[in-house]
Amino acid sequence: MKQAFVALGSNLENPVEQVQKALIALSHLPQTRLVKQSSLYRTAPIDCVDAAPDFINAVAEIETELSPQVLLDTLHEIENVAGRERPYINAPRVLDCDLLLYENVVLNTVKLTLPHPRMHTRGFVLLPLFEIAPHLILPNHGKIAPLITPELSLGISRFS
Ligand code: PH2
Ligand code: MG
Ligand code: MG
Repeated sequence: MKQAFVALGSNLENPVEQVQKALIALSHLPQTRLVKQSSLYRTAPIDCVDAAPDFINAVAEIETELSPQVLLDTLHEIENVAGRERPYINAPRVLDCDLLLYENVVLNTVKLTLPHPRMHTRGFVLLPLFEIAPHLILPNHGKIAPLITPELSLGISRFS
């Protein structure tokens, strides 16, 4: 089994429920086991249009036999089932499922970049990830703990 981390986010149509349902969907994926899930976090929108609603974010650790590409397609399928639409970049969404890390794979293809290219700059990813994997080492940015600065933690509160 391969270790992977997935980030979940929602800021439309009952975000708490959307993220909880996505965690259940992850636990039901074929050849996959949900190992850990973080708390839910309420987070202020980053790089979104002005009036974007707050997000609920969480991170899950899974073990899987699916390849990174198949796992990515499967995550997109979970988004689609939730009713995800993509009217413009960073538009409010019912569900975003991002593949953050897959083992220590470093990959740069048209469809998939690993580690996720912006994960090391985003508090809404790093805080829940640190909660479930405090000793994690990112293949390209080293230990997780020093990446979490006070500035990155602004606008983020543990929700449940
Ligand atoms: N996702 C984005 C852009 N901005 N901000 C927050 N707080 N949470 C997110 O999940 C998020 C975001 C792009 O996917
Ligand atoms: Mg995203
Ligand atoms: Mg995404």
